Amino acid sequence: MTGESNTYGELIEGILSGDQRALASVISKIEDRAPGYRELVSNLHEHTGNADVIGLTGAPGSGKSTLVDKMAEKYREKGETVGVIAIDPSSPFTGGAVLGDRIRMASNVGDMGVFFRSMSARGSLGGLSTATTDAIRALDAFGKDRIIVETVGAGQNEVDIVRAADTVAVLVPPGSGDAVQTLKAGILEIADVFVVNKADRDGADRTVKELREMVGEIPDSPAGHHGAGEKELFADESGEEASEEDGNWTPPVLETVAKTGEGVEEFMESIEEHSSWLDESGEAEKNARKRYAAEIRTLLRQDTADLLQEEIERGGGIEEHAEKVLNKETDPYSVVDEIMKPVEDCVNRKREEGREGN
Ligand SMILES: Nc1nc2c(ncn2[C@@H]2O[C@H](COP(=O)(O)OP(=O)(O)O)[C@@H](O)[C@H]2O)c(=O)[nH]1
Ligand SMILES: [Mg+2]
Repeated sequence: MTGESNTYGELIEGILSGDQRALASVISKIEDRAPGYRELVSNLHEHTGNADVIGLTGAPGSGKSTLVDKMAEKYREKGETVGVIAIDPSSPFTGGAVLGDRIRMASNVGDMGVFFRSMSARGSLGGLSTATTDAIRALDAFGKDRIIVETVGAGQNEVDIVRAADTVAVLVPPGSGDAVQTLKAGILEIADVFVVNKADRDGADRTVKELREMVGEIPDSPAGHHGAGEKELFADESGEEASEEDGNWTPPVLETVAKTGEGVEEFMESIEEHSSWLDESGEAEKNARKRYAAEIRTLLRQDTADLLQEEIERGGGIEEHAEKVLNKETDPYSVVDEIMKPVEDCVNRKREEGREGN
């Protein structure tokens, strides 16, 4: 125990004193959910809050990595330090895709001011957004000025991941007339800036125009409204509130050619404008509060699920229960009651003890 906490103490010290190896080691522990990583992340929290977190999402091949590379280069020119987290939810192991990303990032390799890291879904269900949030914390505590999170914009998981960012940019490829129509409502809802990358290609102007038209419709977006069950403990309320508060910020639509760097400065300026708007409007603080609430809910859900999973295993596994339900020996509700009973009993006992102690 003592030895372990010493190690973690050293890692924290390493991060705070700018040791890249400590940073890499901490992010690995976060990614692997290594024993004690929670304590580590807990201790990082008080040192965070200074970084600007930028989320970059869009379909595979839309040019995210190329754009990130250019941004990192330009931030470095301005004397700012950069941390990049590239999320690849599809690959459980570090493989070709990651290597590809590393090659694309070649222009910044060797620059100690840029820390690049790929992360993938290794841990349990829904763990990637938690791990990303924790990795952002490590980079923030380390003192990175800018943290860029690159993630493929597809499902809810990716939406959850980019929610950790202060400013979310959505890349939309030009040309295909359907591109704008097929943008998922969830993605639209989180976009603070739209980027039509590959503006050197045909159809970019039309895509920009379509996006601008759509942005005008966003204040009434149905995506922000949710059903009645939303106030439950684990429900994510952020979407509902966002649709009202975001009324003051209309996402700009920009064009870039990431390959040449054209338009990248302007894109960075619009990130800056959004960041200022967040601070001045008080949204930054509101968003942070919402994010922490969501994070607490997620952690509770994960811990509860883990605890219940142990109970299920103790009872012979979920298949055992399913078999009994199939044979009409029991029913799903009774099974759940049975599994929950010891947990509830324990909670009730603790509450009683607490009352007696007062
Ligand atoms: N023509 C053109 N190609 C680009 C541009 N930006 C990126 N690409 C190319 O598009 C491909 C995919 O880019 P990449 O950054 O890996 O996309 P990601 O999957 O979104 O990270 C690569 O071959 C890039 O060289 C651009 O602005 N114009
Ligand atoms: Mg990429």
